Amino acid sequence: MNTPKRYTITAALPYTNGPIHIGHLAGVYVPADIFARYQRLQGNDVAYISGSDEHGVPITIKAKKEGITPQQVVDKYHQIIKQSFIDFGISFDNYSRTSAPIHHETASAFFKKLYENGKFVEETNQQLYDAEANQFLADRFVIGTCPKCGFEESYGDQCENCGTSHNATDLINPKSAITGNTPTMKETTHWFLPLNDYEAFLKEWILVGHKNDWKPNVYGQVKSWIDDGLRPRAVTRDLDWGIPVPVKGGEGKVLYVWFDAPIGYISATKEWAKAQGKDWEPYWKDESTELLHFIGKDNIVFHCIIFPSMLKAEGSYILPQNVPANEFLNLEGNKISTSKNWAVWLHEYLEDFPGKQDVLRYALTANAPETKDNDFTWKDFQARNNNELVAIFGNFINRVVVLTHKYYDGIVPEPGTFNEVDEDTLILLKRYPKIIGKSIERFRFREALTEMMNLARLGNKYLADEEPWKKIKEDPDRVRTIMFVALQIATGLSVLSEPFLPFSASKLKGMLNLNGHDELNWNALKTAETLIAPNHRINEACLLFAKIEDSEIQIQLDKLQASKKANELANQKIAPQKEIIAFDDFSKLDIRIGTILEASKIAKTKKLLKLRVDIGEEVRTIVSGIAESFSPPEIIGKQVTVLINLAPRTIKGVESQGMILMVDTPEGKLTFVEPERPVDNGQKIS
Ligand code: B3M
Ligand code: ZN
Repeated sequence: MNTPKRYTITAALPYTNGPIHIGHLAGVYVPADIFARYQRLQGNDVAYISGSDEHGVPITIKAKKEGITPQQVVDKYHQIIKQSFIDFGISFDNYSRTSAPIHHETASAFFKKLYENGKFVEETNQQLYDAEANQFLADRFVIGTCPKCGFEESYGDQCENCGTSHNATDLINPKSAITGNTPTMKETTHWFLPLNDYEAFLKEWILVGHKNDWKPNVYGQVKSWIDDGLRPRAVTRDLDWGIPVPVKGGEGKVLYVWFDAPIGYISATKEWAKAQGKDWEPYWKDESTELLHFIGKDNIVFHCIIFPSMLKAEGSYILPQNVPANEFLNLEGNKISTSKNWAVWLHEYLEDFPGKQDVLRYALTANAPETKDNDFTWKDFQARNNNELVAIFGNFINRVVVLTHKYYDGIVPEPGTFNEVDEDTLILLKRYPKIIGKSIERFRFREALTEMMNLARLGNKYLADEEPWKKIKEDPDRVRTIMFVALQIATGLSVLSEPFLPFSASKLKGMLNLNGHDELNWNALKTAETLIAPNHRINEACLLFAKIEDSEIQIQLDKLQASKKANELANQKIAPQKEIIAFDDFSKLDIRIGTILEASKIAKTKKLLKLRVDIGEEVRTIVSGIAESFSPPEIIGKQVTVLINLAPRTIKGVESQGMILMVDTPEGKLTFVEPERPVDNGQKIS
């Protein structure tokens, strides 16, 4: 038995300004969860930590937009995000939040210690200021051209295009995100962490020490920043939302969100340890602990340069052993975007695919953006489910469980002598924990998942080759051996699939009646001769995975199509004004209120309805192109606006004696212009 190793596994704290989507899961939380579950199954001591990042400008901006307080924003989304993580089986030991008192205390004390030990440089200089909003412009409050890559919408602290982190005053052509004004300059005092003083340490620690074990994308980014030369970074801000600066002169200022947020990992560990009656310190201060930060690529600079420099400055903490950052996940060929609603929101996914959390976990892992940006498509999601989870994994398990009931009333049979195929199969089974584990330890989760499925493939092939259903009559002894071997593979899968498919693994354990058999852990699988013993009774088969139909996928594609349309309409420039007309021209139009009395579709057309409209003195027949927006019964009795002196026109054989005025909506549908309250038919509009 190996001595257990201690792991502190952190997953980036999501900003609490909106719900989370598949990009979050794929980039950070699923890979970190696979890793944490795997280490627990190995018998290691794991603290898997995350929480809501509740400070920073994104929260303030959202609050301003919605006309509520920042506290209301974070209270709302903290609950939603936390629930999504629970729903998708993200097995945090603690999911905390940075508004928690323990975090305020921890971050404050951290700052104070650095301050007292002279680790900051205090500087008074000119910062960007929006006089109209009465506000200094830092971070996401200011947008301008990135001095490094020329991207025109870089934020004050970081460019989302090239990932460079900079000071707001570096931006070319800055504009206030609040008013759109060009900022003025105003004097203010801040505390800076002189990153340039940590260059030598960072070079030695990362560029020399982690050249070979960090992912090339992470190492490459870090190297280029260090090569460019590091500069002091302000760690305080003139804002009113955040953790107050706890030293003299700090009144009215708060800690920079990227100073407090990573300390959130430490606070969350403390909170958890306290609740468990444990000591938190070994998780952050014992050299034998492996500290790992799971993040997306836009967070690399903060986790590889700034936070380690803070930890180094503090002096009593360990440094991360690795920072396995992922690239980005796109959706159907486009960048995931909250503002454009181009996303698959986790809470919405669950409404459409209840109980199918593992399918999403599977598809996201199979397609994880580990080495380059990757694309999620609904067709791929469907294929992964139908051709892999259903056809391979589910099919194998179903055959094993159903046949065990059919032949032996659910009792695991006693095997006879193993032939060469049986022995080879059992030897292969014993190798899988190591094969899969190696890939997980190297943060190659796609590869690990493929290997886990290869074991299911092995089981499928074994049954297909051995054909117990053909031998049951003439050679029942042989079938007992075959089913015994197949049951060993199914049991192996119930453990080895757990990090990837926790809900299905637990169902499978239930079917095999192995709940509570804690001896069945990852390492036991490497050596144990028997995983599920003869005479053990298993339970009835239940469905692990079900086929996903084209129609279910079409609904998702339609949803995205609707987002696309709405965006196009929203982006459409408001139509330019037509040329000026004289009042006489306007007064030629005779526009009245009328009521629709009858409506029917015009045969062989998609868009046209034939209407009978009461316009006061008479009832007119009008042909209107509104059939795609309304069905005839729903508009009977509606009051509408009618241009009644338009020259009659025959359309599809029907004479149209006027025109109904309509409005285009952003969803691409039409809507009527109707009086606010019922009026007499024939009432004039002027
Ligand atoms: N909240 C950024 C993000 O959500 C930030 C991560 C903090 S990790 C300490 O991308
Ligand atoms: Zn840039």
